[in-house]
Amino acid sequence: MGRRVVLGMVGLGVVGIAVGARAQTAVTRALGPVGPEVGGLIPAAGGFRYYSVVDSVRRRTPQDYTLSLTGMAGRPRSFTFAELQAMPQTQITKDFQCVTGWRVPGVQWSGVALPDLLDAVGADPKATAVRFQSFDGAYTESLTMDQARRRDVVVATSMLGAPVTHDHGGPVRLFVAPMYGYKSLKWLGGIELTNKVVPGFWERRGYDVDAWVGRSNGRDDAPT
Ligand SMILES: Nc1nc2c(c(=O)[nH]1)N[C@H]1C(S)=C(S)[C@@H](COP(=O)(O)O)O[C@H]1N2
Ligand SMILES: [Mo]
Repeated sequence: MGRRVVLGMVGLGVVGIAVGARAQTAVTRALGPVGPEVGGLIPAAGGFRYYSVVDSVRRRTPQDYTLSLTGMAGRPRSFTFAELQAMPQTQITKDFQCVTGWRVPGVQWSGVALPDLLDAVGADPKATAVRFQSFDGAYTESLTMDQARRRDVVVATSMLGAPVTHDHGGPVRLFVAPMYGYKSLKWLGGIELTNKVVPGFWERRGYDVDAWVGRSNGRDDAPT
């Protein structure tokens, strides 16, 4: 397991986390694919570290990208990249805070506010949760419907004033502004409306399902 992750977990007081062989593999991999630097200890340009829990993710271009909205909706459908860009755009600038301690100040995002997408498919009022799938085939996340209805939760097509790069989870990733980075699922492939919050990849390994910066996981001031 990467030293930084171990220290981060100790700092968080994540006790009772199951550190079986599988979890160890996942954590190591999370720090692996960041380039030549050993274990991702050196920040990538701009202060971000690139995280992935799988070795490699097949690239998708804006041309072959689709986002499926399924589950408890009156009009479930898929959106092409162009269709997402044709919808009203929401811009947000916020610090990006990983639960392991690094923070990138003032990152600019734009894309479609999640509530606008939920409205576009006629979300069933009985749906109480939203589940996100990554097309990396492994990473999942979820939010309660109340959280998903916030206007600072964005299906992002742009980051730092440019298209979201592959390493940052492009062409489309999630940005959940009020929560730790692990909620901001990269390589977004599917959104399912459900009535049950299913803990995501890192949440099954010890992180809080409610990931409010400053209010969960035991530390950090709320970002500006
Ligand atoms: N699909 C996927 N999304 C993910 C992750 C991941 O490993 N896979 N890591 C999460 C974590 S812990 C953080 S801090 C951010 C990091 O975003 P970055 O790789 O663009 O810096 O992505 C989040 N989303
Ligand atoms: Mo993170």
